[in-house]
Amino acid sequence: MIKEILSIKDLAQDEIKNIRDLKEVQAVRVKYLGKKGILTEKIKALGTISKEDRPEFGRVLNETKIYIENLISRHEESFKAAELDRLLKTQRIDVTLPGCFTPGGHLHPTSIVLEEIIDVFLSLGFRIEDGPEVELDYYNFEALNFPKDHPARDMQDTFYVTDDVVLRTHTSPVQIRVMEKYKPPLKIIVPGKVYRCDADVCHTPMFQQLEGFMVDKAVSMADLKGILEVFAHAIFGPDTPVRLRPSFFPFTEPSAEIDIGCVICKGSGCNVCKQSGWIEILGAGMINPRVFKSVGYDPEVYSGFAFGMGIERITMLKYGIDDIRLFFENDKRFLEQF
Ligand code: 2NL
Repeated sequence: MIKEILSIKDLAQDEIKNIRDLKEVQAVRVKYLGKKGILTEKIKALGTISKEDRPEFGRVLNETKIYIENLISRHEESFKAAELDRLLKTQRIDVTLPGCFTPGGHLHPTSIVLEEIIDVFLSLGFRIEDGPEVELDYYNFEALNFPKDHPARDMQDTFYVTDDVVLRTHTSPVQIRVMEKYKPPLKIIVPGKVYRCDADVCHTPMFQQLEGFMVDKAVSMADLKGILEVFAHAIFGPDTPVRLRPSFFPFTEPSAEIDIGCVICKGSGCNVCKQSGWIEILGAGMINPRVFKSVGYDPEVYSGFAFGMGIERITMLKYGIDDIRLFFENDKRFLEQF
């Protein structure tokens, strides 16, 4: 019996010597020491050995088991070390290689400029308000002193939902709603999308506008000029010339167009400014007393100025963009420049 165990030991030793990889290590371990392994079966059979022989048999069996176990483990360690060595040599990481860069997105150019404009007015004490884009005819036209037969109410440049409901053509209806809700003094800006039935190099059916107004006792044209000059200098640079030119809007009286010295030719005359040296950036004026009456403000007590600008237009002037449609095409070659 002892002889039999010693021959198992010899056999195992031979096999372990010839092991070539980790897989074979595992196979040999199972073969001798596994649940149904050759040596394990012998240990299980210990009970069938006579009492006298059992201690000696058990001792040899145990020593052999430990011996084989150690031998296998030593082989396993050396194979593991060799494998690690191989991996370290073949899978070397070059930490000096450039990393994988995932390009991040950024704001749309009109959003960049809108945020800049908003920051200017917030710094001057204005608050932001917003309101519905689908608007009652009353708020979009009637309350703003557009007579029923005014050309701006023409079906051609307004999207009608029903006879009384339109897509707002400017953000002014929000100002009317604000004035109905609050008493002066008020300093409000209203950024938002507006809609007109119009499409060419300078016009899209939807564009973004920012309107603003200030109402209090004794607000004058000088306030309008001061605030809008600060705005123009903040957006186009402190040395930009600014001028007011008489104009007309149904909701302001008097009305003015605010021009800046042409950003392209610096005033010497070019195609963009049509050789005038000036470019219009926004419309403004003193709020028409009729507008005050429609919101229940006494025009004898209160006065105010209002203004409105197209965000796409300001962005085009600021960056020298000549086609408004570029903003809507989502061509990354264009957008990545901002
Ligand atoms: C333009 C001109 C303007 C206003 C908008 C306004 C609003 C109320 C009362 C009076 Cl509630 N005025 N807004 C005033 C003057 C001009 O916009 O060219 N916008 C793109």
